[in-house]
Amino acid sequence: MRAYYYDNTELDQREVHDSGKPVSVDQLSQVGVLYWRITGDNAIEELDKVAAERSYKNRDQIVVSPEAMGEIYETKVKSFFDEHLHEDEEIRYILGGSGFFDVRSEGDEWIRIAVEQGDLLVLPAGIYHRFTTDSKNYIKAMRLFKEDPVWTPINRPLADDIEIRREYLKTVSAN
Ligand code: KMT
Ligand code: NI
Repeated sequence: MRAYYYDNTELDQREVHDSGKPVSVDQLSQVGVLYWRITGDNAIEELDKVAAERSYKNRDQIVVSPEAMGEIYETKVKSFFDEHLHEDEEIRYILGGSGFFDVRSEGDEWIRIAVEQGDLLVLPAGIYHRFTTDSKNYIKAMRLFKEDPVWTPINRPLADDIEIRREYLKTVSAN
């Protein structure tokens, strides 16, 4: 995992977009984003432990690539990149490939989080974010859920007034 401020150029979303301003794991935690690196022979057991501690009861797997998705791939990649939030945490364990999660900073700038195999990332409920594959066009991820799998995106600005957004903003301003 490597995090940095997004450079806001008009290049394709799948380019690196590194502004040269790094963001630390500590800074990520200030906006409620949690990160673990889980690799090696016992990776899945360790993941199971974190999942049990945090009551992640369900999981599935997704492959985002032209091979796996066929002709809807480009449309999917565009829609993952629409700024949105969820009423639950977004929990992703990267099983292979790589990609970018962008999250909004406290000052409403984009922070880009480059993930690869072994990264476990938790985005808090209510944070505005988006996802894209990188120029390799392949990522395989496990999606974990506290309850039934739901990942309904609520786009900005529609989500500005919902309860979970207000609750989230309170947790950030308390830091
Ligand atoms: C999301 O929420 O945008 C996704 O699940 C994308 C695929 S997970 C790497
Ligand atoms: Ni999302």
